[in-house]
Amino acid sequence: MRALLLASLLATAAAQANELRLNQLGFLPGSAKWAVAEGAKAGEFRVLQGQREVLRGKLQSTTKLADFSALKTPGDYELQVAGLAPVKFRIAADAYAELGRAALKVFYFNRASTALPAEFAGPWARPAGHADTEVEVHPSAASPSRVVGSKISSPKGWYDAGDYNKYTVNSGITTWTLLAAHEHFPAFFQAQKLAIPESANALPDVLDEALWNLDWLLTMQDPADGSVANKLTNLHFDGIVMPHEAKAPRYLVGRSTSAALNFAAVMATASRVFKEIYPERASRMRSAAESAWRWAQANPALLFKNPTGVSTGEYGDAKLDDEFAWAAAELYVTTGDASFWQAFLAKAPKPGVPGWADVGQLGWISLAHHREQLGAEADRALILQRNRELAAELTQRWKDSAWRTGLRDADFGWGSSGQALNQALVLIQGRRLGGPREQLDAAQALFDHVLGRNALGRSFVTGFGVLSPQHPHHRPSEADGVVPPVPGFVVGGPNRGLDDATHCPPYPSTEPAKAYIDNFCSWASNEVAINWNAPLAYVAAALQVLK
Ligand SMILES: [Ca+2]
Ligand SMILES: [Ca+2]
Repeated sequence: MRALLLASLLATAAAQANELRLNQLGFLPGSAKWAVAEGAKAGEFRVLQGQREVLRGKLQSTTKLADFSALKTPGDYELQVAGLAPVKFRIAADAYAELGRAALKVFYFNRASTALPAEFAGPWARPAGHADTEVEVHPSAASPSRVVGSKISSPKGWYDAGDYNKYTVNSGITTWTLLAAHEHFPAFFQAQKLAIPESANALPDVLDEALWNLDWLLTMQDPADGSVANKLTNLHFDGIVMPHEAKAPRYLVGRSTSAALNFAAVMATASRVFKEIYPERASRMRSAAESAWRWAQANPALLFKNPTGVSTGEYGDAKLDDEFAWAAAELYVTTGDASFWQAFLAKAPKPGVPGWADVGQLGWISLAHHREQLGAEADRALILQRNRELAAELTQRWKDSAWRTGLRDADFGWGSSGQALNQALVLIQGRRLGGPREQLDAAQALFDHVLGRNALGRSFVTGFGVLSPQHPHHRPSEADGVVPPVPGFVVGGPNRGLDDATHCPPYPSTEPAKAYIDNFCSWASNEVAINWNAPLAYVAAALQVLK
């Protein structure tokens, strides 16, 4: 153990933040390629291949931006700016292939109710945790058919984040993002293998992974009335133990309108994705979506608050217009029933970057993707406009930002990496709808931020980049005795809220873009979460497809 610890310390000491900040995985041949030489005294940059100079350019603006997008030939290069340590980088058609796979493999690593054998999990193999076959109905989730203290079986699903609990609301946007990735880029995912137990079957692995959570989600619905429970959790968070060592009793907690609407949206989406593949299962998903929708119509304002005696994540949301709109949009696309278009239009959400509590844009995205199949009542011009105006706004922010990432101080809240990646996802929709190339370049820039073109000169994805998180707030990574953390997790990233500052060692900086510590204690800046990894997988795939 001491030897492992020493090795870890040495590895950490050896890794240094780049002074020249750029995407530490390199670039695709056609990518926009930018680096920041912050603080450089020199006025120009050089790119070398071996001893040969292949490009020279002027550094732009006060932040000293180097734009070497003109370089498109695959190969190994070095970026040089006088006075700063040179940095090697790569241009390759497969520069993001491994990251894209790892970003999805994370969901396998976070599966509940199953062992992870070494064949698939390598050094991060572990015994099964949380069978969740005898989950007690908490008074907050009780109904005539699910009486207090009775037990239900609710296995599978993903652990939400650094903890071992399962939440309907946050798994909603997460599962949708994986399903949308497949809807948008089916050929890419048909070819992608994740080395999971289902890699041998004919189904794309991203869909096998989505099913792991959908199977669990279906059990969260009360079959008697269509209501959906908020979460399946302990009463309190576990200690720092492996899944199989976590023995606290599990409860079905709460019922809420937001849980029912998240469930309706995701099941409606899943039912169309699986329609040809598993017709019976798809039909069951569609019925489940419709009954959850009906329950939400009859119970439109049942908000969730943690009941007394329960302190696990709340995912409370007081604004549900966006959830109604999202569920209506997905039900409309799936069923073609014009009344769902009217229900969507009644809430017509303002365009905005998606997040777990702000899901209206997901509806606009699905409507745009399926616009050719919609009925005559659908306003296609409006659907396109709502997607395009948000992409255009984010493109302008990118143009205006000193670092050319488009991020503003306000974006450095809890989960700033997820915020950046969801901004990229929105920009990608603009490009997919015929927008200019610069929308893809702006998405690339946000991806670059997550992988090293940031004020800390570090990657925020475990296992990727020259300097990456070593101590994420992720219980298995902390408790497994393996030095490297489970790879492929994007951590929350800089968070100017400093929400855990009283609990953790001091943050080296409280500047919004630098308020980060690579310490297990920091749930506010270094936790992992399924809803941040889903857009990482989406964006990695989109950049590879759209090039
Ligand atoms: Ca498969
Ligand atoms: Ca909301």
